[in-house]
Amino acid sequence: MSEPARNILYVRLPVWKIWPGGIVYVADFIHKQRPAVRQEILDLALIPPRRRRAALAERIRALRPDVVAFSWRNMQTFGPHPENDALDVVMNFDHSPNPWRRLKAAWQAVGIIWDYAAARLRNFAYLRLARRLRPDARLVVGGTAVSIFGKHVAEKCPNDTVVVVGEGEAAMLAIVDGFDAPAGHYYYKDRAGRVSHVPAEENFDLARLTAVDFAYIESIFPAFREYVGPAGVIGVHSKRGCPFQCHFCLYNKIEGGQQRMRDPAEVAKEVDVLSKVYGVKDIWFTDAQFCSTRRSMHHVEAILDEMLARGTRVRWTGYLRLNYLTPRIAEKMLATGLASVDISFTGTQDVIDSLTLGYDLEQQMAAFRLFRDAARRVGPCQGEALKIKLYMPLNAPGESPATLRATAARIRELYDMFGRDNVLPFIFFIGVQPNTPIEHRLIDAGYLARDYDPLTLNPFVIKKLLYNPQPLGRLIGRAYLAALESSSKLDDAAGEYVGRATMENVERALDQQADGRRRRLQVA
Ligand code: B12
Ligand code: SF4
Repeated sequence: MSEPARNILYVRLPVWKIWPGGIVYVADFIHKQRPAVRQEILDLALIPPRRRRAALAERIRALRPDVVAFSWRNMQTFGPHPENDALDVVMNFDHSPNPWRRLKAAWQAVGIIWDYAAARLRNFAYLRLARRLRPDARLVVGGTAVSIFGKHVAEKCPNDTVVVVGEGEAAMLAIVDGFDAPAGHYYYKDRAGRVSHVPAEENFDLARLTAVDFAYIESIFPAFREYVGPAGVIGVHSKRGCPFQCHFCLYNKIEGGQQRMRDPAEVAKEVDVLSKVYGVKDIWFTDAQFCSTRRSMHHVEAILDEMLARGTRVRWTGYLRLNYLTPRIAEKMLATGLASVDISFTGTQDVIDSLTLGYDLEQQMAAFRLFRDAARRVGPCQGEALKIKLYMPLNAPGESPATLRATAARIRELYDMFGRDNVLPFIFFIGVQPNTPIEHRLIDAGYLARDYDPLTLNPFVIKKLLYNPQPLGRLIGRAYLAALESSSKLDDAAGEYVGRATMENVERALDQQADGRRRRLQVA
């Protein structure tokens, strides 16, 4: 197809229900640039699995789209944290003292890996179905999963498919215009099945991303109302890119290393419309980091000023860094509805530096005190106290009994500042991701084979990708399993939060280890 497109069907491939921000931004942009193009969004996440194929076939037959554009969000879904079943399975398999539990975990692992493999195969089957029903249409696949595993997707997708890596606006516009002058970073599998790769920097000018026209989106997205309303959490993008180089992270590769920002007034307008017109109460700023550099902190302040000026009332969060927090900005964050501080946290400068996280621990603790003081002045957000969610890369390279104890002590300082119930230490291990410094480090150390496959179905390799090595691995694993017995994975009033209980168990186990060592020395 080199004719300009007249109609596009966007297909959001299945995930656990979550606002499909990526295709909404792309479709809104295409509409603003080429208003004559007809678009529709089909969200397979909201359709029961057995009906998905039929629903896709039905929309393709009805619309006869020139372009079928798939959005693929998650491919590697094993989360190294308690909200993901995979962590419990790995912990039980590796560390449970109970053989029956280890056996059960092995069986559960087979189920999880089966689901994981089947989801991937089904997605490729949806692509093949689209090709069969529309042999001459242009197929496109984009989304974060593709941004990480683009080559794999390109090899497995049908012929004549464009696989867009990273941001989609410029690439999609070029495709809509006939793909005679392609743009963006992409793989192309031609009609003969040959794959070519055209790399490019992420350089889309985000000033072009004006506030989403939600009335238009509603008109092309039949499931729109299932996301908005008081129960919905909507992702809003305020910038792209991250200049930091944290060892475990590839967000800077997905979005590029240079921070590019949207117009603060447009971001605030988007939030305001979501709140006032569609009744949305919760916003997640889906930036790699909402505030990390001095420049981004100024940008955030400008967004908050706009929200205050409009009297927008939402609860919001996002991944935060507090390097440049000031008392004034802390106050504005709380006044605009900051519900939780979601932040990477470890209690020693040594581990921070070993992971090149690029911040100073004392400065981070000082920023927490700014929040505590600001919260006293501003009061709770819509009746609820500020939550502190600590994403802790436990047992990362450089971790030792001393650093674990230091982390536990720092967490206690946070309990004192915010109230124990408001601090949620999130038991998070490093998930090894392709082309990150930590992956290279672990390959060099012989922990991973040089030719390992990041999309492997081998359970023993998958297990290694949730990085929790010995000697501390067992101690942390057992502390976590014991915590699970008596605590809750949810932040609810019903029980102690699993992360708090785990950290206590970790400290207790370290004390026992130290006592044992002392006794052995005395005997010797
Ligand atoms: C914010 C975020 C979250 C938040 C989401 C909050 C919310 N309510 O939206 C939270 C914390 C809840 C979360 C959870 C999870 N996440 Co997350 N998340 C992100 C993050 C940082 C941003 C995603 C985002 O919304 N971006 C903003 C939107 C606008 O951009 P986008 O979707 O990427 O779309 C752009 C392009 O991808 C492209 N595009 C998208 N679709 C299409 C389609 C076409 C045709 C084209 C041309 C282009 C295109 O164009 C868009 C605009 O430029 C990314 C990392 C990153 N930096 O991207 C990880 C990321 C998407 N998450 C990931 C994962 C794995 C998860 C979890 C499965 C983790 C877990 N095991 O629990 C869960 C799953 C949640 C779910 N229901 O599916 C992975 C997915 C890839 C993979 N490894 O498989 C990522 C990439 C992080 C990573 N570590 O690798 N996540
Ligand atoms: S962890 Fe955050 S600050 Fe570090 S590279 Fe990733 S997105 Fe950037």
